[in-house]
Amino acid sequence: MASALSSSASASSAAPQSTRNFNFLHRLCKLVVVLCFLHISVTLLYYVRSLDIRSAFVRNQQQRNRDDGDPTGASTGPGSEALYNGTGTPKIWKNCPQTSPLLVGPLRVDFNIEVSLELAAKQNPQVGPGGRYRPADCRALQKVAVIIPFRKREPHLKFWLYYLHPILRRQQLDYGVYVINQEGDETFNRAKLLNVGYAEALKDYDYGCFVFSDVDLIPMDDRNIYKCFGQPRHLSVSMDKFGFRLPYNQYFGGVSSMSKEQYLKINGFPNNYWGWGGEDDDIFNRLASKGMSISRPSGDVGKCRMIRHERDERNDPNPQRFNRIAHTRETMNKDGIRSLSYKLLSKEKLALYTKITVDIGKP
Ligand code: UDH
Ligand code: NGS
Repeated sequence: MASALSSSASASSAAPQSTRNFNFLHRLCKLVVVLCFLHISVTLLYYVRSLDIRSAFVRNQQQRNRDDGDPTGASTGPGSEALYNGTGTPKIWKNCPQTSPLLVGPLRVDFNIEVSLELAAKQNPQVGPGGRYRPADCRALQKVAVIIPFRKREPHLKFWLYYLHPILRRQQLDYGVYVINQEGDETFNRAKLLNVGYAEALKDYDYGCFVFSDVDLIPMDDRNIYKCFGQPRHLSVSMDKFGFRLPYNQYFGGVSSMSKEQYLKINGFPNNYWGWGGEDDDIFNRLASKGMSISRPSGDVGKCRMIRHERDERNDPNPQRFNRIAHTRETMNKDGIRSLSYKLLSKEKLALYTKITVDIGKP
């Protein structure tokens, strides 16, 4: 009887032990479930809050673009940007972002649609006299002078101003447009006009970056930023006339950009290429001889259209060009921005650009 009692007692003391173990495990599981639930709730809460912030940011951007008067989201109309005349200090409180939130990507460029200077001026009321602009609500990352060699290409200039101002504004640059007009009927000299543009723009403002653009080239994507990079930049990398590809690897014609430092390192551009061809190859040789390489946007972003035209008068192919580009290294230190001479005839601050008329002499 006693042994029966003791065995039943030991059985009853074994049962509570396993129950206790079970209870303990049960509570542990409950705790783990509660902790998981808490963790998921906190994660969800943060996710929902971040969604809120993102949509507020998008709403804010869309509002800003609507304020700028452009239904596509591009800033082409009147808005918060101040008319900038190159003087005074606007209330700028932060740097513009590395990538402008105003960019829209691929653009429609159509030369069959008539444009006029009046229309371009009306659509860019934020651009000040002389073609000066800077963003009103942030400090632009670069001060850019856009320089265009020019003679008797008024119809092309209209298109250029009509298309480029909205693009440059969306790129949030602090920029000025300089059209360097060669006076007279002597042979055309593109590179010398570009040197004049560099020198004259610097008399106006403390530009640190120079974009050199033919008047007949229009970018088809506003992500092709008209600014300077760590290396000299070639911007017109896929032109329609070349089937949207580079004609050759060393090609540096059309549109390019250089910082002041990069430009000075190569003594600017040659002054003695009269007539068509070779001056862009000479510039390439100068850069290569100073150990610089060419930076380029992708073929997609670098797409651009050229306005079709006939060969200009007084700009026939230069027969000396091949000989000259074969000797760039020997000539570049003597011939360039340091030896530039010209006669300034007039400087007009027009509605969308500064027109600089010069006598650059003859061959
Ligand atoms: N330019 C002028 N006026 C001229 C010559 C050239 O403004 O009389 C400027 C203009 O900015 C032009 C740039 O210099 O875009 C380069 O001129 P270019 O003649 O070297 O190059 P473009 O591509 O013409 O304009 C090349 C010859 C085209 C022959 C076409 C035959 N169908
Ligand atoms: C090369 C020229 C470049 C010119 C390029 C494209 O042959 O100056 O063609 O010309 N170099 C020489 O002649 C040495 S284009 O088709 O745009 O007229 O930029």
